[in-house]
Amino acid sequence: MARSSDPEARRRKPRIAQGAPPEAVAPQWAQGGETLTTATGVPVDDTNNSLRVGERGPTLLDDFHLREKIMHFDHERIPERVVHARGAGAHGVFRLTTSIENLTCAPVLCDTSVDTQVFVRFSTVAGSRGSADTARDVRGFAVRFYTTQGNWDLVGNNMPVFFIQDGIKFPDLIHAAKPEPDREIPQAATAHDTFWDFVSLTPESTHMLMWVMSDRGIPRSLRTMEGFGVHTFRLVNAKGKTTLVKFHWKPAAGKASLVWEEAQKLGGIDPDFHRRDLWDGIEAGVYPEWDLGIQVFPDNDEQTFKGIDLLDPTKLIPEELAPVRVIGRMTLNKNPTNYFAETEQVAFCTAHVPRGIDFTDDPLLQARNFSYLDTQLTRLGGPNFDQLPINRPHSLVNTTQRDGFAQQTVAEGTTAYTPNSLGGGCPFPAGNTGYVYVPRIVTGPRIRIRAASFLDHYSQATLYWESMSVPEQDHIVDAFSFELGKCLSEDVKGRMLVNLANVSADLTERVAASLGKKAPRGNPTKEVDVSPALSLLASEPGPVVGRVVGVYAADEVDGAGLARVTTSLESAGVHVKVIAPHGGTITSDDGAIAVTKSMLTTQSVEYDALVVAGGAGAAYVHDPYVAANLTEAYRHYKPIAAWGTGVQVLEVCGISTEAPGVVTAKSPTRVFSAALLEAIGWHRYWERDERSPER
Ligand code: HDE
Repeated sequence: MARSSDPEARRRKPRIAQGAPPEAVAPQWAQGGETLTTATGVPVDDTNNSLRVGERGPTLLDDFHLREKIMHFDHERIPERVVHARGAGAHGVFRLTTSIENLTCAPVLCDTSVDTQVFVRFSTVAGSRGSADTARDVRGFAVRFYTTQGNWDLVGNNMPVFFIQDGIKFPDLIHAAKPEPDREIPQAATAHDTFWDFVSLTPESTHMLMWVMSDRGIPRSLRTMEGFGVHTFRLVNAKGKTTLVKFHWKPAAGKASLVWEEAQKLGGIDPDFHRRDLWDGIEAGVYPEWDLGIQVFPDNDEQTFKGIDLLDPTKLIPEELAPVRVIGRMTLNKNPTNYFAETEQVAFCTAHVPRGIDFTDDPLLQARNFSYLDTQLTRLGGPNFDQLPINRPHSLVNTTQRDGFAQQTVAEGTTAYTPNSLGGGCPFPAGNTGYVYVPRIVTGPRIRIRAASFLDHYSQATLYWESMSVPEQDHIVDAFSFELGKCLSEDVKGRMLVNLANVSADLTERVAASLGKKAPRGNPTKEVDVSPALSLLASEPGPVVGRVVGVYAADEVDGAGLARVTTSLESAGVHVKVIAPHGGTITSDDGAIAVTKSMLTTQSVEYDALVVAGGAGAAYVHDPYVAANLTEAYRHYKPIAAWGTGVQVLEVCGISTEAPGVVTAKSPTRVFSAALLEAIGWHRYWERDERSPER
């Protein structure tokens, strides 16, 4: 807009068009209409042939459309995140069900009548953008709440603790975990020397290693993961009273994980397994949901709870000591429109907090508050990344910041400074209604030192180990044996065993035996009180929503029976996929049935349960491919079902119809479907493993 010579107009309050939600301000050049144009809006006659001399002559520099098209393509990539590069995102809504205004003045946690829009990005940590979803790793669980008081980013993980206690160690941790720098191997895997070298010399990582080596490191689905804010945060209420809290996300779909062999195979068969599951679930209207919960602790001088240091991010507070109070529910109900614009360009920052939510002195959190802002300068190319559609707050933005690379705002007025008189004094600081830091007295010498209360590195690793069920302990032994077994350095393996010896003698002996080494002796904490909440093992059938069942069917399948089973499963939120020898349709007594996948294009690891349909069963009796998939699903402890002639297929494969989790019937009655649903609710039948006789 031209600068006005009218002094009154120049005194107007500056207006910045950033407050509206993304849809309202989507630029018109973002692909609309029917005519192809250049970036400057010139309609293009032909985008398939470059301008050249004659039919077969040289290309001309005159071709500005060619030059612009290629120039833009050459610069399509931006640096991927240094960690958490591989991610999947979704939009949704957060509904507060219980106000905690006694604890905080943050409206998002006080006003139950307001629905808050959210954007969530799940991620793995170590792999590059193109790596496989099912790698053994921690998962990022980053939630942005677009609150009325500005963005609140709760940038958490699917594990409640972390590898290190001080942010200054983060570059060391990540350099050790990433592919080794000379040959850039391995991709998205910690099973190599440099990682185990670092952690074996960093005993504070031991508790987190127990989590990553457990089933938590290979979730079944993003929707079956718990989420944790990890750090302790400080809430402030309207009267200035403070309380310490830890944030938790509890999955409505229950907690479930893969088995390691399955995760490895999926890395090849479907590297997008988690991303696809999230996308498909939302498209099908089977929305992933989580309850937001808080653990509440008094803000005492020590900032400890029952002797546990609340500032130490390698420690958790067992839920049995401080129950998680559910205060709201998050529903993910919309897939991104454009991966790059939303999931890639979203810039979370732990320092994005609305009033009522403050930080603690956790040294990891303090370093993060610097890092997340800083990293965006390189990743998103300058200081205006907050103006990208996915990053724009849905509340009013009114800053005196101006200019910089990729400035989107056409700011009016002349007074980008305070105090001013020419702009009527605007914008004014908000005073007490703005973000007010809790006044706290902080004293002490300037030193580099680790607090004495941070020095117990093993007792909670022991707590975790002792809280696991028998199959979960087996999996932890297997994971350590696999990862250390891949290391080349005998010193590294030996040193790691010395650390594990301080967690559990049993664990150490079993891992040592697998490595062919002698188990060292340590000094594990005796008599820990176990925390059942840490175990994933179900004590009753859990939710089945979002699970996927593959049904082997072929021409002449019992179509009416298949329709009945499908209806029962789908009405419980289960996705049913028909697998047949060929694509297209198969014949049945009930008409043609659409095939979801041909046998060639899918494998057992993509399903939570496999079923062999009646009628068509006979077609499969001697099919080695089907046999391989059924026996693999059995070996992965999954429910298996069959009716009618389908039962013969199981028998030929050597799968006992008496075995746990095997559901059979002459015909697909309601009882059959109910038994199948219950079996899916159990998720795995660990008692099939001879090492784990008890569930
Ligand atoms: Fe991060 N982390 N982190 N981190 N982190 C990033 O920020 C960092 C830590 C987490 O989906 C980066 O925008 C430091 C703990 C998630 O976009 C970077 C330290 C936890 C995501 C960064 C930590 C996390 C990140 C990379 C030690 C769990 C993905 C790009 C002080 C509570 C967010 C970016 C997304 C991303 C730094 C430790 C979770 C470099 C320095 C602990 C979920 O800024």
